[in-house]
Amino acid sequence: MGIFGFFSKEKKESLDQGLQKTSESIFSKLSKAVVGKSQVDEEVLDQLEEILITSDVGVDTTIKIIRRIEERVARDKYLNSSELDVILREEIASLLEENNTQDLLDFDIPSDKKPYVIMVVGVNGVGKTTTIGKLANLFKNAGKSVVLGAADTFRAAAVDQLILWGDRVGVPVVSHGMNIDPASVAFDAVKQGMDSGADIVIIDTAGRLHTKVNLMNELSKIKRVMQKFIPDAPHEILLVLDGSTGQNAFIQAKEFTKVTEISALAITKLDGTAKGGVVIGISDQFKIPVKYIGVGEKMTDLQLFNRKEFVDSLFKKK
Ligand SMILES: Nc1nc2c(ncn2[C@@H]2O[C@H](COP(=O)(O)OP(=O)(O)OP(=O)(O)O)[C@@H](O)[C@H]2O)c(=O)[nH]1
Ligand SMILES: [Mg+2]
Repeated sequence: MGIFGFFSKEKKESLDQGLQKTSESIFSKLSKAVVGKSQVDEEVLDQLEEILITSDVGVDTTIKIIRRIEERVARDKYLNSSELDVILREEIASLLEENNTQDLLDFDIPSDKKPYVIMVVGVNGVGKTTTIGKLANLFKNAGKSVVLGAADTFRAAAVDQLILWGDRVGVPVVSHGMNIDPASVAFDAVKQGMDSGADIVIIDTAGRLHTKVNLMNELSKIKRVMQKFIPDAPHEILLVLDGSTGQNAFIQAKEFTKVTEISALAITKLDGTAKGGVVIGISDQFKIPVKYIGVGEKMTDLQLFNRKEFVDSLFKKK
């Protein structure tokens, strides 16, 4: 068994709870769509398309899903509309399974990468610092030693927030306060990680750089200084997206992939939205794996993303 363990009952409950708003919204819309209908016809499919779009699945992925269901209607001739939720679940699950990114059943950190350096990026307020705190907790519980680097030096509160998470989780935080060159903080955090024999170093970065060029320069500089110690660092660039912002999350994913090599995605705040369909769209549209999902504000509310569990939970009848 790997470091995050199996999909426990608690995790499942927290996922069910986190997706409740989206799930309820989809079910209530689905049941309205089939009122007075005994079979899945054009009209039901039109409504279904609208349901998916309004759940922020995104146009391209919605079209793919509708096509699949149309093919099924053509094949089976008669599809009972009361089964629409089951059909939808099956088609979404198989669509996501066709994507070439693999689910992580576990987060096995390569033993030859020590410390394993994760740089966390994303725009203002998406949940970077919170996700770092939750990640540190996951790793620590799995017996890994973690160092955090407070390289979001634009405001004092950002540094304090990371220090607070460090205290709560019980992991060291390297910080030099605000208005310090972020790259120098990242450098020191990686150095401390190396000196102390830590397994993982996680670097927080600022999301409020005004232009793409600034952002690109800033991130390149942070990478460059880390590479003085560890030539292949950062081993992971994790882009955090706020799931409740729907289409904006898609746009941010597109923008960030243009300026830096994003290797993993985390989608947060799914508990606060009825538009959790965004995870399906992003997972389908980007070649980068969705690795984590945030389903609440608590330290334990971060999960490894698993497509099957996600779809099962979304379509679970309450
Ligand atoms: N409900 C819920 N809230 C979340 C989740 N993840 C983060 N938040 C909240 O989102 C808010 C912003 O989170 P931060 O971690 O400060 O975001 P950030 O990206 O570091 O923001 P900046 O440092 O300002 O760029 C906080 O109030 C968090 O508690 C989540 O999965 N669910
Ligand atoms: Mg922050």
